[in-house]
Amino acid sequence: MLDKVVIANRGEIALRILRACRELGIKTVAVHSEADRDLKHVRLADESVCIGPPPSDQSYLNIPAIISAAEVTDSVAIHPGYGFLSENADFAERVEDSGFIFIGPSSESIRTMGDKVEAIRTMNEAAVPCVPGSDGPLTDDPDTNQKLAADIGYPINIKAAGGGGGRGMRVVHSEATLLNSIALTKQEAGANFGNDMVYMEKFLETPRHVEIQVLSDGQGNAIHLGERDCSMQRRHQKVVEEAPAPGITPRMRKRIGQRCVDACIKMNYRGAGTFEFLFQDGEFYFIEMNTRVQVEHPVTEMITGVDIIKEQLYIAAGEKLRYKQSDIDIKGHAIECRINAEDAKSFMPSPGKIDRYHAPGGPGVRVDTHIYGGYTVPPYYDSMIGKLITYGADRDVAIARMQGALSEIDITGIKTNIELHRDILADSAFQAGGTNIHYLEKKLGL
Ligand code: MV4
Repeated sequence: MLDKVVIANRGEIALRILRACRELGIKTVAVHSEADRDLKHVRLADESVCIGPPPSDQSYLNIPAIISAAEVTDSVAIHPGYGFLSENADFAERVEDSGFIFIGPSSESIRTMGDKVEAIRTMNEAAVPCVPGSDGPLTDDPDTNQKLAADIGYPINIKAAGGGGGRGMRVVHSEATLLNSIALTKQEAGANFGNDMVYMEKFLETPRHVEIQVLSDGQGNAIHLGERDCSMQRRHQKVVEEAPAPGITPRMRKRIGQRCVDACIKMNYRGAGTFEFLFQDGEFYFIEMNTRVQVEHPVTEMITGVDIIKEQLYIAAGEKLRYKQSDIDIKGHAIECRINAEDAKSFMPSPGKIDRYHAPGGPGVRVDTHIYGGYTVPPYYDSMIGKLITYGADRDVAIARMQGALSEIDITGIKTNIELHRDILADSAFQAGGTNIHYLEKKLGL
């Protein structure tokens, strides 16, 4: 097993990684900014190193500072968590060139999936179903582009190869605005991502966001852990996630899961990963692959019993995958509510001191959070302060337990979005299951 790991992140995920390391007897090094000395995982880590001032670009994104911390502490590996440097191929490369293990895929895999045109090309080759669209980047030829769009059928989407996660895309409803939209998207992509390559897809109007979790050891073995539904979102920020996705049958899961597994083996993928799909009219359409652990990984852990962070550590240590697909049994239902320090109505961040925190509990209730009474939420980072996860034998039980947990949880001193979660859980369309990606924004009147 790994001897000592640098946790290159903060907040709940840093604490989650610390706990997984502790279970496996791995020593931990917390690297933190000057604003984060009071983080729970910094207190619990075997060692801690301050890597810079509060702003992320000077601390959690400071590559030399993080690698130096690994060197001075004699660590063997670096876990990037999610966000920050987790999908930065240059970081992964520099970590490995410095003699450390990057707990994640090869820099080459990260780079491939970071280029959405390359990602889709890879998936097409591996027979993962993709959105009908251009076979690669668009050329400058107007006639070709008009013909392509007419063949696909309007509405179409122009997306930047360097985009993703909702950045760098434009919907086109008719030929009248096509060429102008391509030019505009190209221009913005060049300015924002330093890469003006764009591609075209059929625009799906009412899809759900359903993603498949995979684990792959880079030694020819891969499994999927079923899907999650992340459709309940606002402005590309997920609010509630669940697993399994309502209405996905075991047959559909097995089929799409196997395609993802085949793709992992074909590209020799190493680590945890997520294949993002749009799901509409009973069909899956690949859009992007995430090469990190995701915020919502707990719902998958609850329905499979697999500890995804521990498996990341085993894979990084060079072990063969400890599970076969036949070991994986999807059982029960899990829901996650992301708790943010923000105004429930305006969504404005609300940092500050938490004067009281009472955690919910009871059967099937899991709380992944770093907060405690007296903790001050700093203003410099993402406003997510924790995740409330409930599990039950079926979706109705998971919902009932979430409603109970949301009524018990008590955070004072800062504003939170807990009231929004109470509204969503009481919503009849949510309770029915299977709402699409536009549902929450429409409900909120956006
Ligand atoms: C799409 C789409 C409809 N059709 N692509 C937005 C984020 C990025 N991951 C991909 N996104 C979308 N791509 C086609 N061809 C609609 C979205 C989309 C979306 C996707 C997933 C979750 C939330 C979303 C919110 C708005 C738009």
